[in-house]
Amino acid sequence: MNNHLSVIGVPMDLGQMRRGVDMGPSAIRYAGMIERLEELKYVIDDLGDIDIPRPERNQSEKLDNLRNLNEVAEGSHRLAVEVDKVVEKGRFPLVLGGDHSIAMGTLAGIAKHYENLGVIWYDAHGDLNTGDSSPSGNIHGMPLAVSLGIGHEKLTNILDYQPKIKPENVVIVGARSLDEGERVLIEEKGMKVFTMHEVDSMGMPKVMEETIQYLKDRTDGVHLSLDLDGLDPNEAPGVGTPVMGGLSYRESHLAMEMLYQSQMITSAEFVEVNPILDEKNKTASVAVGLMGSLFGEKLK
Ligand code: B3U
Ligand code: MN
Ligand code: MN
Repeated sequence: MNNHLSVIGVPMDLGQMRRGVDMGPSAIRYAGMIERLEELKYVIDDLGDIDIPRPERNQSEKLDNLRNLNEVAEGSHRLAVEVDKVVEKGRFPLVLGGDHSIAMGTLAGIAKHYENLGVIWYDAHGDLNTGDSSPSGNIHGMPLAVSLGIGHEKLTNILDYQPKIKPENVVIVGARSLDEGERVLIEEKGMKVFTMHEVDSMGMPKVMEETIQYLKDRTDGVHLSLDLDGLDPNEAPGVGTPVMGGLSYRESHLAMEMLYQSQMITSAEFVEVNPILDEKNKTASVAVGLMGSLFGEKLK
């Protein structure tokens, strides 16, 4: 694994309605992230936080059922520019959210450096909505679709190219709240999804074995996009849209350890940590613990 990490915080909360997720990067740093990874002998540049534009008008202003479209697009563009530089320098980008809309920017910065970038989308949701299919108008429910080139041009065309990724190079893990339009897209594109049903019936070891094998054969780099709401809300309560019946802390650690062992992860982001909704920074601590496992704690 690349032992030089560049950390970028993204205090974005405009992709959804609940305040506080913009403090996610601070909460994760406060939970001891840098020290934890330094302990594992990584060299870390903390590049600080991206400057996120504030909406000029009412927060709930919606264009084409896309809340805060211009600000989210601009924030993601700024992130994409920084992530691009990090990859250019040969470093591992580690991005801290912020709501999940930031993944559009992260992927825009990374994917131009790969022919076949793989993505593991660890999440209770599919994030495959568009302005047309979204029940909420919240852009944090759209970044995977956007990265596939589906959605509003202002979002799909960040850094002037699209699509960022191919549907056959994506694996979704932990899904248990998929909207109708998302199901149709998954079916249409033949995307690989391990819902909670598969996790329950196959067990996490098999799910991750298959994920790793599947991506190994077809990709030249793999991005992990980990939404903390993929975990069960009992273990990660500090998220804006909790869904019962999620992945456990232990399953998630095992998944991260298996990814470390695979040595296939080339970039990662941890999103949706909301310290206002959290219990004593528990969710940020879980995020840091998972990073520890992803980067080789106990196995190194
Ligand atoms: N699918 C719903 C809910 C949702 C998506 N992502 C999160 N929540 N975190 C939507 O609004 O698109
Ligand atoms: Mn998400
Ligand atoms: Mn989610």
